[in-house]
Amino acid sequence: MKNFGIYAIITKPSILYEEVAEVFAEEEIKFVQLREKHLSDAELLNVARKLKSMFHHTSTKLIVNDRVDIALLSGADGLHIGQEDLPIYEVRKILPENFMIGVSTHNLIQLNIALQNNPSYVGFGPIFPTVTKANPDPVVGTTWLKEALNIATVPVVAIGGIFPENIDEVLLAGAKNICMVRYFMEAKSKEELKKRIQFVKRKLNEYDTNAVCH
Ligand code: 3NM
Repeated sequence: MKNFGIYAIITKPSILYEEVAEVFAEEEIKFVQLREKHLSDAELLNVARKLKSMFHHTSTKLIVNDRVDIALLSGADGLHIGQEDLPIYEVRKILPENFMIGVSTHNLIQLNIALQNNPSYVGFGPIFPTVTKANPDPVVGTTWLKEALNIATVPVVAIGGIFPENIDEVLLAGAKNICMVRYFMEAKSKEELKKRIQFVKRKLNEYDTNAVCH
């Protein structure tokens, strides 16, 4: 899979799910992960279905975090699994062949193990301290990120504590795929979210002349 630039995660957005989804689709964000831990199963499925229907006929693909059942029932395009979720070789047994599977990794050992299972992409982080995730793993920093980028045979999504103040450091390390959860989820209006996305796109383009961000 080619690099994809912005990887978005929807988690407790400051505006409506529909509004966030509308902006992500308009901005042609390629991958949007739904990551909600506070919703009931029924609510989560409803949100996932809503997002999927909004992404219909757009270039945006829906990835569901953790939940293989919700991913399948909602007709999502992919599943994202963490280190404590069902392993990739198990979920693959119940997912359609072309279903995307992403794996969170937090050090080079986990990265190497994940790569042996041929994921669609991997997450690597937290690059910087984060409060978005409960019990985050130790910060990896951009030195380990560079190592991860050297090793990886699939796209690496840099995640954790990335904001405008430190995005240059992440891009200088060579990251081509970036996830900024709070920076997007704290946007208080569709317009503000759009501006934030456009800022990140400009940054990606600045560091990579081959980037396909519009
Ligand atoms: N996964 P923010 S860090 C969902 O290390 C998630 O794999 C991480 O949120 C990992 O951009 C993280 O607000 C949260 O810091 C990132």
